Amino acid sequence: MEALPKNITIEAEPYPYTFPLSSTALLLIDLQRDFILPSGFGDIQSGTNLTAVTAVVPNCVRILQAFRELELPIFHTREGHLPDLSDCPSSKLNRQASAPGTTHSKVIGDPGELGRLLVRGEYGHDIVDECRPKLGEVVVDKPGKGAFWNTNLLEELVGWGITHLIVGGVTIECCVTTTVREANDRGFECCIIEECAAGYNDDFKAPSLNMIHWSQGLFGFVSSLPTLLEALTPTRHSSSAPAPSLGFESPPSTPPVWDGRLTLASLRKSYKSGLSPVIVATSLYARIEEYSQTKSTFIRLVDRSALISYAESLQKLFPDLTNLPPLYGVPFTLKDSINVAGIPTTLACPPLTHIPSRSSKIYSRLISLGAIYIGKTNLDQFATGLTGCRSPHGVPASVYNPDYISGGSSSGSAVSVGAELASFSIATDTAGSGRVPAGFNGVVGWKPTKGTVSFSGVMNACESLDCLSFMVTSEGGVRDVRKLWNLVRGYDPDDPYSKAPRSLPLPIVNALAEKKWKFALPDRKAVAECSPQYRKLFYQAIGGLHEIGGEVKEGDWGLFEEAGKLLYDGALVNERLASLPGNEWVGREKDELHPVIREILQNVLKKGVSAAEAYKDIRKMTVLTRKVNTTLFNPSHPSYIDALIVPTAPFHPRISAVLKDPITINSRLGTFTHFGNVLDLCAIAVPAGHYMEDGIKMPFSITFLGRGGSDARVLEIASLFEGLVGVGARNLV
Ligand code: TIU
Repeated sequence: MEALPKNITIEAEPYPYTFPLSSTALLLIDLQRDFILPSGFGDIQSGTNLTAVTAVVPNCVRILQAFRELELPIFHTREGHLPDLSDCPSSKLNRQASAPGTTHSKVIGDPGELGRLLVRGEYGHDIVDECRPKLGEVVVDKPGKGAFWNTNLLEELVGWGITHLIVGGVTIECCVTTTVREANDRGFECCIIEECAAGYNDDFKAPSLNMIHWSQGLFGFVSSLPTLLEALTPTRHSSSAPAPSLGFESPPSTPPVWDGRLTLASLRKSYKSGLSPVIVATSLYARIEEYSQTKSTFIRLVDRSALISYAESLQKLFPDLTNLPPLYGVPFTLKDSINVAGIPTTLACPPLTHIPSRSSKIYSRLISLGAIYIGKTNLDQFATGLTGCRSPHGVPASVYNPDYISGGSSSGSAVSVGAELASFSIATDTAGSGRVPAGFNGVVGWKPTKGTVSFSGVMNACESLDCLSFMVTSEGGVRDVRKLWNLVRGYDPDDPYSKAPRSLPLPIVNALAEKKWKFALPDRKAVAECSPQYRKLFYQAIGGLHEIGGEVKEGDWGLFEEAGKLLYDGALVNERLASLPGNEWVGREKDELHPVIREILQNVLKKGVSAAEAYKDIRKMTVLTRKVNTTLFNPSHPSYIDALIVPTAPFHPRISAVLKDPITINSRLGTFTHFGNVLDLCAIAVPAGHYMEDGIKMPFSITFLGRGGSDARVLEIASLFEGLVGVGARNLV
């Protein structure tokens, strides 16, 4: 298929509308049975003028098909209320029905032929069959006419990196235009497709659309369906003439190809052209069996025959290549602190090993999206450590050089991705466990804001500071990270630290092509802690940031340093004990513990921190978090920054050095990561160059950190950096 240009321009009112393919979504409003079918809410309200709303359905199907074929994000909304109507104000429930001589014979919640009118879960509330959302498309339930009021639509759009919206749906006089006005206020560039939007009063259509584009674009743009569909047809943009038609359907002659790459895009393209997941599973297993570090990377691997029969069953389950779930056939590994029902979770600690009866929510979600589970990866015991040298299952080494540490605690996760044995790994990151090993293995490590992805069914290390992390191949990069995170994130009432929808700061949407952003660095003294190669590469990476809109600002490194110290030097480390079966347990099982972990736990117990000291440290943590959020990460403060940029780790030690000095080196490795969860930040570690050590190429990584809730912004900046240095820092050899 010919590629489409990055930016597409279509004829529109009041002037041509340009949208970047990478940040444009389709937004379909309220294509619900209640608004379209006879006897639905709309039918009752409108006095049976359903002609126009019925006619938009096939048009919306065409636009859906075009977006699905191009794999562009799709958002659907549904208007409706809780069964007890507690979220339905009188302005919706009573006003029209109370009018003298009202025609509103029924109101929201009344029984109708399609179920209770506009009530969630009822037949009439759902979207018409023709436009039914597919797995991976976002469905937003809204209580109001506008789709932004009291919904997570803004968070969802921003999370996916959307700045431009192509809009259709019903009704034009009500929910479509209200939503476009709301979207406009939030910074989105919207274009309504006129054949895809309709209402109950034919006279309203033209004025509704005119008001949108009046005064040179008061709220947005209006264009037509043929114009949009033509612009989304790749051959239109091809310089060569289309292939001549043979006059008959030729059978597919080329076998589906897979180049062996594990990026989400590469696998998807191959699967859509008919590649069997059995082929991927078979060749992946051969890779895993051949890999020199397989034993120390995996604590448990799925059997070869089980993996292949799983791939076969997946293929049978999804025979339609045009309708594959978003992570169909994508192989992944899990850190062995994440539960899979029926399979032991070990935490790299024999006395804590147990067989869970229920899977973690993250595992279940990934499986439902079509991903293929490969196995459980090695970790530093209890996910405590940054070295990868604290496991009874062996010491995984960096995929670059067997003498150097893999980093931890998510050691096996980083190695499994760095060695290209999986497309991604789900790990955890409390003190830097998702970032440091990513850096030491040349992969991307993403630690979103705590509480944005469910931790249910994951064993805790330090509960209030634990966070899931994502590792993806350097080639998959920020694109794969963003896709994975968006597909799995969301509020989970079963996770006590899950962040409720709309509890995070309001994001800013910037649809400008030229991005401007501000960053701060650690002070020179902190960077001086780095090895000479790391120092040099760090300043080299920073040196080019002005080319991608970055402006350096004075930061207050002291705040981050102080927060980092709270993690292990103060009382917070005691929370790790709270995740274990009890203080006596440590004494009882001491011979079964890894010697370094035993020493750490015994030191914590010996120190005997009082409850008062713990509360003081919790207070310090709260105050410091407040301080960074009201100064550095506050857009209206003069010292505002979008991101703090640090080397992911200060140096890359040899395994032999860590074995000799396991605790001090470990703590120094966290110089640039420890404060991340203490201050409730989000962070992404990305490859940022290479250097030679002992004649062998070694990876260097930098981390972008942002305020809790600014995940999309931090991903956007990291993606600009990737654009500058090439994915995997290919251009920085
Ligand atoms: N009442 C009416 O015309 N419409 C709505 O209440 N919702 C939508 O427009 N979707």
